[in-house]
Amino acid sequence: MIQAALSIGSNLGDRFANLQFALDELVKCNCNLVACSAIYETDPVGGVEQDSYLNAVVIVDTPLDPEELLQSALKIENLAHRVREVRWGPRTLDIDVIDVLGFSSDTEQLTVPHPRAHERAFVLVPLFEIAPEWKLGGDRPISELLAQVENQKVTKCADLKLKGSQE
Ligand code: A4P
Ligand code: MG
Repeated sequence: MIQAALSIGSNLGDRFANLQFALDELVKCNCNLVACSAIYETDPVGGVEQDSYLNAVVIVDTPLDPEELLQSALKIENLAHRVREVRWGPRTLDIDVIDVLGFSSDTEQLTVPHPRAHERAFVLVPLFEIAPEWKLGGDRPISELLAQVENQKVTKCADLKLKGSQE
């Protein structure tokens, strides 16, 4: 059994429905939901001009190994009709493996912790909400990383709540 933090994001189509779809499909893929953050509206990061995103972070326990978890994430992205055109460009659904407790990997196929997670408020703010003690890669407290990303705009959507998320 592993425990992983996953980031989900959408900025195309029905963004809320896409995030709910991601959560429902993860559960079907044998991911047990430990915690799910609120939804945040976030400014796009990465330099491509595009609409704002809805983002959330979930923590799951799963018997899948990290590679299988990534394959499930990519499969769910495809089910959401994700088309890969522009790197960092708009997408119906992005699921990234942010971190896995006690595991790291440095291949192109799977880099854990996610190589850009530490510099992204849309990952750090929701992760801090549900797991304030989490240390990225086992040694970098989220609270410290948050101080570096204060300029990035993330706004909690009080009116949107994912089903299956903690009250
Ligand atoms: N890959 C390697 N490690 C991982 C990992 N830890 N998690 C490989 C997920 N995938 C990983 O990803 C390309 C390849 O990365 C995969 O085949 C996988 O084997 P992709 O999803 O096809 O391409 P991408 O998402 O365009 O690239 P990338 O590098 O994943 O983009 P990012 O860094 O995820 O950025 N702004 C806001 N506000 N909110 C967002 O959610 N997302 C992005 C995507 C850009 N700007 C954003 C947001
Ligand atoms: Mg991705």
